[in-house]
Amino acid sequence: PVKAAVEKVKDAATAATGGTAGEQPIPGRPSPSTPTVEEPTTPREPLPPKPDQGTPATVTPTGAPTGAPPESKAQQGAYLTTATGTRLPDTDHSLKAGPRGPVLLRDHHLREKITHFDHERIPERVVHARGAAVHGVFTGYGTAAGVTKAAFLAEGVQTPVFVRFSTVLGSRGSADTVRDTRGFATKFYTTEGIWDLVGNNIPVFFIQDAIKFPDVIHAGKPHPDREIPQAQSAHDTFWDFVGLHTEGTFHTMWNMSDRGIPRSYRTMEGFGVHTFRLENAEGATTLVKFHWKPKAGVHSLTWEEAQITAGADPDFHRRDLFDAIEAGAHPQWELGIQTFPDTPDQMFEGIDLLDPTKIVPEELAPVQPIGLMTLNRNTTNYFAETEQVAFHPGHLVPGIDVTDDPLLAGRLFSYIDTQITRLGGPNYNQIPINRTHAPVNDMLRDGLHQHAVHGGVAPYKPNSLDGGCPFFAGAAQGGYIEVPVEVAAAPRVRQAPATFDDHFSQPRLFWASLSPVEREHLIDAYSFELGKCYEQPIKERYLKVLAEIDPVLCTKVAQSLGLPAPQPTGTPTDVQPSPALSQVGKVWPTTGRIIGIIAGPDADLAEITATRTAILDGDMVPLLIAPTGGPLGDGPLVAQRTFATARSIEFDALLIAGAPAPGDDAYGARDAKAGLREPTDAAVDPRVTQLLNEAYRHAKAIGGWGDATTALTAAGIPDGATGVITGTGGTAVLQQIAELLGRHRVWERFPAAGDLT
Ligand code: HDD
Repeated sequence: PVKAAVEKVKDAATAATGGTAGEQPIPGRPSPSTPTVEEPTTPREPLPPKPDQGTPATVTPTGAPTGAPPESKAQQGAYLTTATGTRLPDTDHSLKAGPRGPVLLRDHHLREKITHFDHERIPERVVHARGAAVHGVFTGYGTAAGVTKAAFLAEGVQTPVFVRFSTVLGSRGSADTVRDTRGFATKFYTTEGIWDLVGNNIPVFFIQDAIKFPDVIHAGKPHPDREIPQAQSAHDTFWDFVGLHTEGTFHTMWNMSDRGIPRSYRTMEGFGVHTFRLENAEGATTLVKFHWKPKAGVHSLTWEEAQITAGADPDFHRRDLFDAIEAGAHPQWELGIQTFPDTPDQMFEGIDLLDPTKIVPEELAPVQPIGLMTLNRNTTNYFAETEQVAFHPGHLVPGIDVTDDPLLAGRLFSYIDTQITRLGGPNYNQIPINRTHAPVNDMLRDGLHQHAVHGGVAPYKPNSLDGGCPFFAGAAQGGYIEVPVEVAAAPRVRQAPATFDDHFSQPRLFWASLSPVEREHLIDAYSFELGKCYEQPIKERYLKVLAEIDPVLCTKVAQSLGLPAPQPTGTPTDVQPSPALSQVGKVWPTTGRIIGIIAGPDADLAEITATRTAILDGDMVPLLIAPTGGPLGDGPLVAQRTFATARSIEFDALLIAGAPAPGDDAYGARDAKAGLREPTDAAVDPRVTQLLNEAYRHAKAIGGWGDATTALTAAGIPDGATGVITGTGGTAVLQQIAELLGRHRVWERFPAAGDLT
């Protein structure tokens, strides 16, 4: 009877559609007389594989070509197939005994599809889970030739790079703008192998020895009982740890400063943190610290902006990076080095170069540029590239060596180990994004997910069966030879050197180097974070730490917590400020800054057009904000943001091209008409008022022409307020706005916090 029923359905289908028996209508539902969509659509020519998509070529140990596997054919062909290439006629229906019958166990396509899906997620990174990555190119200046033989640093040499930015504490789906350290990891695909510079946007670290890494991360991660808070350090376990573990004081202070909430990945500095050892062609060595200097300047959000953004646009940094690259505004950083003589004590001006909780102020050792990185290509597939990229500080090339920094030593173990869990086996370097662009001839064999079909019979050395291959590379053949540094004969101990004991002089130096407004932000951040702790002794203990840094800092935070300010244990030594540490008081380039133009329905479109052109000519980005989407007037201007979607956080400055009154679409207007709320008698759309009010509060430059003052007045912004420019036309106003933008914010607008010196 089942067979008969199926035959009946088939007949009915053929009769109804004139089509094939494969198109079975659902009984009771009328069949379309003509199919609306044709499947498959015209087969699309598959994209050719990218150069780095190929399987690593294998060579015999003697160097002769083997039956190397052909180029990867992943995702080729016009038709949908199984994972093994069998073409499929349907992927929307399970195989059933009749349209309403039970699903059959024999459905191999169903099983393959669901099983693969069940295993789509891999463990997220234990730290730095939330990240965004892009491709780019690095060009050497040749200025490092005196200190390193690394080939990619030679003048004009171009090296592909892949950079992953990240937060540290949050899960993979957490918000971008939380207060946290940012990861800044760069993979250089050099001709001599891969070099990974796995750094952060903060030049120091919480701990001096890698053995403490699980402790600091356990303390920073959400509480183990109820898993809150997400992506935050504002909780008891974090402050408990850093209050008891004062070597973390300096890093904690950077996190509490504006550096903990960057405006954009594009406006962050990057640091290699540790001291590395470079070796030149003559074998001479130099100790260095690596720095990334953003061409767009070093800028941060305000804390309120960061909080609003975490809700309004959790992908803010990721979007900003991708949009900039899409728009052709390719972010750039100069790589620089601070150099120090490689003396046996590895000290410089009294600073222990092996202590990763210390900086060397740039005034003592200037950062010398050695190359330029341009990020110019977004990823094609987030999982394949950003998620599967595996960095490792031990990926080194000739000319760059590590030092005995005990934090770095532990990292050299940790990164390989973590990839084995995360990426499911030891062959993660064969994943396309991790593949070196240099020829590979290793003797690593087998393991899960082995992609190479290795030739030869003797993956061991010495051998005679494969002709003794592969051969060793000496210095002349570009072999990686560790610098033969003397290792001091010393007792085996679990101890740090006495030079690691000073935990407070550099926090003091940092405080001394910040401008009043930056100090105020620091006080606010400590007050917020400690204010979020439940345990009184934790707050009291941390105030003792702050007392060691500065009495004003300690007193202000104590006042906010409603606790007495403790006294320092000794007399603090004098410190020399390092102006390079402050982000305020400098003039930065305005390239890539985003200017919102608020355009009401009656705005002068010709003036907006001229202003937009002037913004673009200045290498800045104009975004038109209008009551609704669609063209303004008869076009060609088109709204890019609407009053419903725009939030002040996105813009570095705002221009008002007309004060828009509340229209039908204004917040509440429809509700008012429907009798759901009181009608608004506002002169200006309340969403514009909020936009301006926030921009003003966050010390952004605001300009306008025409009836802009109506909007400013509605937002409570006094006429002639600092950093508010009104005029008769957009282009004239823009000039002054661009000047203000060079300083990033109208710093004077932050309310004076009293004497913070
Ligand atoms: Fe780490 C990831 C940076 C100390 C163990 N680390 C990771 C990433 C960055 C850093 C940027 C993300 C890489 C990516 O985007 O995939 N880590 C640092 C810096 C440190 C540091 C600048 C100190 C100067 N890290 C550190 C220590 C340990 C680790 C001391 C362990 C002993 N880090 C890891 C890890 C991660 C990692 C668990 C997680 C995912 C990964 O490695 O690939 O192995």
